[in-house]
Amino acid sequence: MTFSRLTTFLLVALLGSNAGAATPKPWEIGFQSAATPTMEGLTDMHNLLLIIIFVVGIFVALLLFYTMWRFSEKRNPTPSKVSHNTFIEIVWTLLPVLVLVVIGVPSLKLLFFSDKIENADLTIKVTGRQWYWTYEFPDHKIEFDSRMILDADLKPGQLRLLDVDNPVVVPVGKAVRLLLASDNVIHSFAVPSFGIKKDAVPGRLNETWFKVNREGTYYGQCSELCGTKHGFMPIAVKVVSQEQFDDWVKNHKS
Ligand SMILES: [Cu+2]
Repeated sequence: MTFSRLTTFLLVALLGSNAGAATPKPWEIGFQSAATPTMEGLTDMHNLLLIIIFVVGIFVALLLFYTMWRFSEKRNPTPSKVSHNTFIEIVWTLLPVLVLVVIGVPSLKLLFFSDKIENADLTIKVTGRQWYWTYEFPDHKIEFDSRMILDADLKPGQLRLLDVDNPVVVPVGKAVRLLLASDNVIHSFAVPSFGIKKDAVPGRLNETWFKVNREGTYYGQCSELCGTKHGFMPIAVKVVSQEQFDDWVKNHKS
């Protein structure tokens, strides 16, 4: 276990994580609060790993210090000539395998869960461009570009580098399939509180999905170095009730 991980663990225990926050605030630590089942799974996975790595780290450190003390030249002047011990070799092979199985089983389950969805309620195609996103709702015949609001045009309450002119709107509690493509270079569509980060690659279609439990605005950013304005193509997702979504669809139909 690294020192920074240990510090994170202790600080989260002392201060709590930034649960409930849509955006970062000073002195917060840990993940953004989970808004989808995928992110809940990722947070649980992270916590499980933190405990395992903590226990393994402490165990190895104690063993190391005990060995240094007990078998120092002073306390153990004539060293043992034993070079093999079948029992202990089986133990130190099986124990790590067991730890890896404990990590691997929930990890793979989560990987398959977050990968694709069979029956989505809504499909959105997202295309990464230099340097903004285009959203298409093929079922609703809607297509629009979404660009970051420049510092000079920010209205009170809008977030610098995160708010956009046309946020993507989705209904709450519905499974949304995302199809990701790119126009030019590789981008990456990432929304931390949804637990999604998927590359948008020219010439291929990637897929992921999310289902948001509660209404609100969620933010993400392009997470693949894609050019000079890589840091200026944020993602804003407004999660609203089904009625509000239907209204939005009506207003956007061309
Ligand atoms: Cu990009």
